[in-house]
Amino acid sequence: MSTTTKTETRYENARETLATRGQTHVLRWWQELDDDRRTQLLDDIESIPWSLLDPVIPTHVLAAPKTTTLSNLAPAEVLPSDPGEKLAKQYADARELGERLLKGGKVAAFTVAGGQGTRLGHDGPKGTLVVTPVGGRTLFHLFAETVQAASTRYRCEIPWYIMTSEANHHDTHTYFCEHEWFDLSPDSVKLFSQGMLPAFDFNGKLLLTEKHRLARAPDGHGGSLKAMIASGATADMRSRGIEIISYFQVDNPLVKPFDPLFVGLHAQSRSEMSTKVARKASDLEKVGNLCVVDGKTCVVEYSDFPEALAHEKNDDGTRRFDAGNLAIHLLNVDFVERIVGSDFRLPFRRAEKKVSHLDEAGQPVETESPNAVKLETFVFDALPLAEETLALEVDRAEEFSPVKNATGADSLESSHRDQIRRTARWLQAAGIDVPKSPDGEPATIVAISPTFAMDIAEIKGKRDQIPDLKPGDRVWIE
Ligand code: UD2
Repeated sequence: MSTTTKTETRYENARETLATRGQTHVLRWWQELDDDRRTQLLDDIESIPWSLLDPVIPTHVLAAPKTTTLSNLAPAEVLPSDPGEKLAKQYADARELGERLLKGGKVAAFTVAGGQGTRLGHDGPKGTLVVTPVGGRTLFHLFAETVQAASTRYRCEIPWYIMTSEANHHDTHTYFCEHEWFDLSPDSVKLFSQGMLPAFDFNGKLLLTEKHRLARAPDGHGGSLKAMIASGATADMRSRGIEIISYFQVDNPLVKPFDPLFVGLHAQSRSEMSTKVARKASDLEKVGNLCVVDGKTCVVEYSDFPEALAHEKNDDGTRRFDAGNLAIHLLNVDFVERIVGSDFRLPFRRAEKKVSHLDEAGQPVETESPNAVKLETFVFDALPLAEETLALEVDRAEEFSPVKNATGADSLESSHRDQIRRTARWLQAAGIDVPKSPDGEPATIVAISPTFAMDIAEIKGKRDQIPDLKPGDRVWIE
């Protein structure tokens, strides 16, 4: 078939698909488009998963979905961060098992980095943001050093999978090439793109950003499950003998992706999907709440969580719903392969966003207020699909300080503070003096590369390599 006939056939098919849904307006400028633009527009149209979207357009696009009544909502069972006497043996065994699995090359790292990072205002993929308070490490560089350090510690090459999206895949790939994969073997760092979904106006109509481009957005981190299968990432994991995927978000420099205790507890309990939680900083903190609904573990996003429940207290005055989702999970490769079948779908969530687009005359329209609906799925909605789950409470100061906003909470400033505090705690616990300011904060700007030490025990073994820390110094220990 000639290229022209092929394009004509594709056009006819696309027109038919669109016509049954009242969406042919997106072909309005077809006659003006050159061949490349026609192909691009057809690619965009053909990428729309109508079988998934048709059922939810009336419920999630034309209307806001009704919040489900969370009648049987109860707090989820969570293993404590401190095992006490009762769990000491179980935790020690789990740590040993976790180390065995890590040494046996059963665990892969997986970063979701396909988000658009609009809140932060950083120009470029979020992973390219310089995140350490000293040492100039970007998020990707820091994670690369963590992967390298863990590979050295466990004497096996740990593969690292990174999910990007159409908007940042090219830049992310170029960034890694330019930095020579941060000394990791390029074969062990796998980048793949997640799916995209079209944006709709409030009347359910597709929007165009250009005469040949639909307005589209990444399909949410829930899209990672399908993308892992579609990209061949899970097949690659299988060929390497990987059984457990250590999932984390690109925004958290304190994350510990290779935690033997978490891996061991996950395996010990035959969990298919596990999650780390921290006690919430306040009743209404903007993190998902780990709960049980009708006997199934799930995360109820803060925006859906009934306020009265968020304020509920136990008899001893502690918060009843206190398990905040840190978006740090372990998933079995088996589990991902099991659930991502042909009829796999996670519930769609509706987000109202500002989307620049073309009006009927082809003129660009910028908007001051939300004018469009984007649909997303969330990875934690896979929790109820797991036969077994496990939740482990961790100390937030040790493992969680994401960079999401330009200022205030969860900003670069708050993350710098938390990174310095954690380093100072580790150094002090290893017997190294860290000068303090009158307000009790570390007076030295100090941080440690994971390749130098990933924990207090490693620092203890290298005390003689650490310089004297003086107030006002900026020290990167590597
Ligand atoms: C997420 C959780 C929240 C809490 C918090 C902890 C959701 C909906 N909420 O909130 O419960 O645990 O994190 O930090 O997840 N991403 C993609 N593709 C996408 C969308 C996002 O890869 O299509 C990545 C993104 O690059 C980032 C992560 O997912 O690494 C989180 O995305 P977010 O910043 O939109 O989630 P947030 O902070 O609202």
